[in-house]
Amino acid sequence: APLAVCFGEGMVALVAAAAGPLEDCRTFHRSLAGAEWNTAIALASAGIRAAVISRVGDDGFGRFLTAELRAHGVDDTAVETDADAPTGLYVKELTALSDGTVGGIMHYYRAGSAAAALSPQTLTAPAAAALLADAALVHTSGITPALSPSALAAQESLYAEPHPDRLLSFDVNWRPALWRGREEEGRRIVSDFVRRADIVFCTRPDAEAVFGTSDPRELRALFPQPRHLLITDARGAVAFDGAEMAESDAIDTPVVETIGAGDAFAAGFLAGVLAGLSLTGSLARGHRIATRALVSTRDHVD
Ligand code: KDG
Repeated sequence: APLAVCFGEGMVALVAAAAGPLEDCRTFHRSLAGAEWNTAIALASAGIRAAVISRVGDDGFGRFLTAELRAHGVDDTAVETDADAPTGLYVKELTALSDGTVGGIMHYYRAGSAAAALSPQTLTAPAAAALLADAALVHTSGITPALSPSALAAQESLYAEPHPDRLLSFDVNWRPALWRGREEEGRRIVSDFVRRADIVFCTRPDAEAVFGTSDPRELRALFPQPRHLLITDARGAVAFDGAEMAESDAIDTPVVETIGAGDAFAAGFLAGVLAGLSLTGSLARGHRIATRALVSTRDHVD
């Protein structure tokens, strides 16, 4: 079976149990977060052999995260433990919106985290090197290059040499909070990864923010390089395989939790590509796995 390797930071999310300012919130639900880790778990749930290359702290949150990987059948042998730096964390504050729905505000506690010290050495360590040698696909995102210069260097090294039998997948995942004060540099770095990847995922809002357009044909013209280019939103996806274009609607479903739905969509699509499915077949797989994430309470059950 083909192996998919996901590279990026895993975090613990503490999600407020009720809407209101953080200073009034007493109860939080703990869950696993981190786009690439979500994708790894969803890949495994789609029947793909999946592994994560990353770093966590020598702390309870780090042990929780690696145990979650193993519980979902994801290889954690290349998740290093840092004796000095903590596991990345984020807190999600909930706000009651005027239309009756609930919005979320993310607060990162990840500067100086164990994963901020990801570096080219992380990838040449024996466990990581063994996984990469075996990988049919490496999945990355626009989050990791924002973490630190060494994390950027690590991701660059994954894209540096040609690997004819290893697909590179890149999810734009634009995080302005991580690029604050250096947005232009961030846009340039993210665009460089888009040009070099084989498969690219981008949400419409991210496409507007980074490339100035969310029109699929304009994006294809801007980025003719990646074989597969996918532009997504909550309603569905537009996907290119070369010049072939397909559109598909998300599956209408009652939503429990939207975090991680995009990561799961990517996993389903990638599983389809690895299985040799057609463009529309891979899209259908993406929507099916995303739907599972939308209705799942996995993240909120201890
Ligand atoms: O895609 C979901 C991610 O946004 C979430 O898990 C947190 O990885 C995360 C990030 O850096 O924003």
